[in-house]
Amino acid sequence: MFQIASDYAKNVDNVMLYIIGISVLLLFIITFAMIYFVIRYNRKRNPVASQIEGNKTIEIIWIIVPVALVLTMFFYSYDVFKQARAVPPNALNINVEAKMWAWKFTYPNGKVTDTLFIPVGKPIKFNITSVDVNHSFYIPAFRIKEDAVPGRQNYMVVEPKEIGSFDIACAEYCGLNHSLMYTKVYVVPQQEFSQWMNGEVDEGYLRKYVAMHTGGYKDYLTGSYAILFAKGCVQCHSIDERKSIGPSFTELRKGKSNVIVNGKDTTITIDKEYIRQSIINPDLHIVRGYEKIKMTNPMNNLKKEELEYLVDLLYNNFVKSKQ
Ligand SMILES: [Cu+2]
Repeated sequence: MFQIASDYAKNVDNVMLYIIGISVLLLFIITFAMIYFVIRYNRKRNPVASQIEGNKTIEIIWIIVPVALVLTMFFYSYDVFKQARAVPPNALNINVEAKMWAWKFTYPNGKVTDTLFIPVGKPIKFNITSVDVNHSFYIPAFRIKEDAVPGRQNYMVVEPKEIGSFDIACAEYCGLNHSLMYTKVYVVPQQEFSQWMNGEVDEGYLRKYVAMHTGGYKDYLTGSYAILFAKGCVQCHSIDERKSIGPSFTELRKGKSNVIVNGKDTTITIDKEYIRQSIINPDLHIVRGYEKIKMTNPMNNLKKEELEYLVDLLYNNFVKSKQ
């Protein structure tokens, strides 16, 4: 349910479970005691209230036990938190700069990106700051959240243990487009990361690598969507919500498409013919919000029966199912 992309994340979850466990236990004990007292000491059974002056034993118990419990919570979480503050000597330093409303990542060799790329199995030290107002660097899958404050450098250490892509959000209200201040972190193998650092491969390669090797897409490689990969469709059209060079296939679910035909805005109902025409002649309808780009003619590597297979696949899985 929740992504756990580092050992630290698992430890943080355990701390949470520990605290929730104690809280739930106390909730039951207190609720039970209240109900018991209401019944045991009601007016019918005790017409005359008795005055209790004090009881040293239970006073000591109700001071010592909660203090001890809270202290175990404190030291347990402190012990875990230290893991995100200890900087191993081989840590890779990445500077994180927040600004309204985007993230900027600078790598040791001077490379700059707006999407984060990090190698798996290596400790990463994020040096976090802001150029304008307060933001907060939040990666739920790593369970880290650290304020990005102008004129100050905060840090967090992470050791990702899983290849994949995870959300990065801003967790400090920072103005009009705060809710759009999202980006992604791509965790890639060390070798691919070095190749990218050395300029041998580009960002697109890393994104594709992750897509091909992780959950979301893995099943599709052999499933019915395999043809979308085999024919290269997914290089520009994602099969999840992601916006890419072209519209995501999921947009077909809307059943209607706002398109530009010969420079004029119009709305078209999506049917098989629309899908077929969009493959045969991609320039005919340009979905509003997308650039007209030179798409390699898909018919170059599609046989007639493959075209019909694709039309059916897209129609049945996106337009018809709507889910
Ligand atoms: Cu922000």
